[in-house]
Amino acid sequence: MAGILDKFRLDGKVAWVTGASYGLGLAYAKAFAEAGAKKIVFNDINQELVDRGLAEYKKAGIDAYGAVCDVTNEEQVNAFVKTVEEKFGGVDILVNNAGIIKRIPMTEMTKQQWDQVINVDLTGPFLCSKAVLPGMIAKKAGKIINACSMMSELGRETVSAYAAAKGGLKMLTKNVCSEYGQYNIQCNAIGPGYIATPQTAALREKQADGSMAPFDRFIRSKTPAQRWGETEDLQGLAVFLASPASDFINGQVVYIDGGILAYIGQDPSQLDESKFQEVTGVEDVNVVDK
Ligand code: NAP
Ligand code: GCO
Repeated sequence: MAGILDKFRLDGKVAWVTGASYGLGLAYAKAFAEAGAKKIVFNDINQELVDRGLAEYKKAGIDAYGAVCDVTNEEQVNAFVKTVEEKFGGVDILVNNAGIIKRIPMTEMTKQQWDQVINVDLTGPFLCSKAVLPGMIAKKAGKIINACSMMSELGRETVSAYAAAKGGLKMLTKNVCSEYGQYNIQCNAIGPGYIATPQTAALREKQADGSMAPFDRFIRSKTPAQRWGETEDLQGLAVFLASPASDFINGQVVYIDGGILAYIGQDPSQLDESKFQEVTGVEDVNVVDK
């Protein structure tokens, strides 16, 4: 007799996490493997990162498949999916995780910079989802999980392209749900708060005098738990949305933000640093505002 925890298992499933050489993507993929996924497949933007990811998965005892694939390149995306279909029987779970951010005042942002962010963060998920949907329709089953953000709901200075992309990704999530839910395909999104990864390392860099970065203090004042999230905090939600336990959830963005969206925040100057739960350092690989 299967128990309730069996509903959270991914046995027999092939999971594709885009941009999963490190950061949140790597954390999601490791959790999927622990939950029983038959195969972890991932892509990244260059061979060096793919090799780095393969080494990480091997260290974790995971026999992953990785290849270079730029999610903005439809030909590369379709070739990647074709290879996964031929080698492993197709994609059962897709996490559109790959993403970039450019922190530039909108009036100073070039069209090329805007296009780059929109292409990776919104067009990429469109292309990858479009590539895997036919196989999911044929199987009458599939899970697509998009990487939304606080910026799917809120704006802030310097992240206009990123917020526009993540807002659009929220609506793409709802549209895939609407158009393909009839085939037992669920498309939901994870909406992380501020998580300690290379993408946000620049926001936590200590000041010259060794004091806390103003943005670090700001985010802690906006978060009831007064800490940054860590990649491990998001693994349970990722497994849940990838598993049969969420088969009747569709078109939702599940925010996992430590309470930021529920809380007006407190005066950053009043924060008692002695109470902070330290966030583990993040290896600043590729810490570049892309
Ligand atoms: P990250 O550390 O910057 O990792 C992103 C990954 O995507 C990197 O491996 C990156 O490779 C890859 N990538 C970038 N462009 C790509 C492309 N065109 N094709 C294939 N791969 C590409 O980001 P993260 O913090 O783990 O975040 C992962 C996702 O969650 C992103 O979509 C991000 O927007 C979202 N998110 C993050 C946070 C947070 O606080 N960290 C919060 C909310 C949402 P490169 O190193 O070459 O760029
Ligand atoms: C920023 C951060 C955020 C986080 C995340 C919040 O510059 O404000 O990079 O965008 O990455 O998206 O949910």
